[in-house]
Amino acid sequence: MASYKLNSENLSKFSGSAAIPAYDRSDVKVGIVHVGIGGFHRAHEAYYTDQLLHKEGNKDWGICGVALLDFDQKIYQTLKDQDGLYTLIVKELDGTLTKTIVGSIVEYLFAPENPAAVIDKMAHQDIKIITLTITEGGYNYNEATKKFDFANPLIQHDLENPTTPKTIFGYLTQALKARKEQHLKGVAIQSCDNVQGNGHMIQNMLLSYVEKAAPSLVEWIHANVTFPNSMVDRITPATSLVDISALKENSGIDDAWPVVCEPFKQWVIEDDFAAGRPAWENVGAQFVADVVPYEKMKLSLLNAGHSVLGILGALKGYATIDEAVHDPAISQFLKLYMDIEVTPVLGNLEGVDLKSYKHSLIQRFGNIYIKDQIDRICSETSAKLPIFILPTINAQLKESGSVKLAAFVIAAWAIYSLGFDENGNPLVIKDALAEVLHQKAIEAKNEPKEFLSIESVFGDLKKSEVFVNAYRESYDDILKHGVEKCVADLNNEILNKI
Ligand code: CS2
Repeated sequence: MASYKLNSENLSKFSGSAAIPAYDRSDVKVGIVHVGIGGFHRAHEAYYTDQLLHKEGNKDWGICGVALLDFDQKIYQTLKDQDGLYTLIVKELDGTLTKTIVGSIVEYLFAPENPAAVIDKMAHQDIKIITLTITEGGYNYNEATKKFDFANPLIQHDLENPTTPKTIFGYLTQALKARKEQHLKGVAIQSCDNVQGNGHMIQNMLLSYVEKAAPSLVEWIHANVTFPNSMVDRITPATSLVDISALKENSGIDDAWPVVCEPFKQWVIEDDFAAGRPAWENVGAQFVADVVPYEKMKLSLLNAGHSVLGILGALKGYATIDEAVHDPAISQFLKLYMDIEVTPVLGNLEGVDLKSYKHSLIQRFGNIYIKDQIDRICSETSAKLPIFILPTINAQLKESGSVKLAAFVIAAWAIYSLGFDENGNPLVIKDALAEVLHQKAIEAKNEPKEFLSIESVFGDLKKSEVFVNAYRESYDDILKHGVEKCVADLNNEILNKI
């Protein structure tokens, strides 16, 4: 079919193939600056905000999307070429595709090209909320010291060049300084990353930086800035070339970077916004007093579940999460991990039907149309495991509970980090710590414990004899017999005990 470039001018041409903004985008005011305009933001906050613009007359909450890193130039350029428009393709469980052209991103900035414009925007009086998806690693938190990592060269750069920063900490500091100087009222800084207590995390990390970079700002931040915690959820795989060409051929929408995602979405937010907020609850978000239990549940079941499937699946040579979860032994392993090691340490989750939550996760992972890449799941594992799995291990160790399954996953990760799957095919390891992981994985062949000595990932886990023994046993077993047999044996051993 004939196709047209996605942009404002052509928008009405797509009304037969996708839902299009029914509101006039030209008078949407920007009230939110969002940093990190990757797939997840566009499947989640930007979509909720678009739905709200449809529903309500209130046009104060458009989004200015900021691409922070050099690497983000392509998405910035794409949004610029498409007037901020993009297609969200929801892949339903029965294979149906539901398409929406999302219009809530009405401005976009590329920070490396124009840092001052980003600082000015964040400091503008109309901006009431600065939201972030900067990834787990973006918080610059060191698991070993439990502190902000001042040794990071980019942080050193920002301290020395405050007006041309590179990190979120440098940007926020300059913007807040300007807000203070202009006597502007407060602003909320809201993390939308998979980090436990994500609001507390950005607050603590930012304050650590500000104490050094601009100490006189600390008090003003305490008085004027809020940091609501939030739990975010929607599985959003990387967009494939097939998604792009199918959209063009079947729907006539020539979109250089659509986003694909699952139908499920969830956003649980603490209602703590210094300068007001959109009524996101009118489009399905939940506002609660304490988001911590929801976050804990999601991070230690969904995200950890992903890592379990990703690491074991990668070693077996699977490419996607649905392949891994449809492997009966691996999915049995995951269910046991969730029931035996995670559930007992989740604490009180009043009102949550945990059994059906876990069941729904297996279903969501199994959506065969999503084709979520194991590559994506295993990327940056060194920043993910301290958040997704380590708290479960530490809590279990404290209660003298089971850590066998978690230890198995860590042992599998050590072997994964050698860079080959069990069929001898190379694994591409995308991780800020890739070199260290690889080096430690090699050393682990002589002494498995070496892998656990990466303190920025594992903290002092290597000091736990119980954990190290379970890990070492699994490590030797996997190398000797392979994942398939070991997973099956471990499942049987555990099932026989319960
Ligand atoms: C994934 C998440 O990055 C990961 O390892 O677990 O991106 C996950 O898909 C989202 O958090 C789902 O909400």
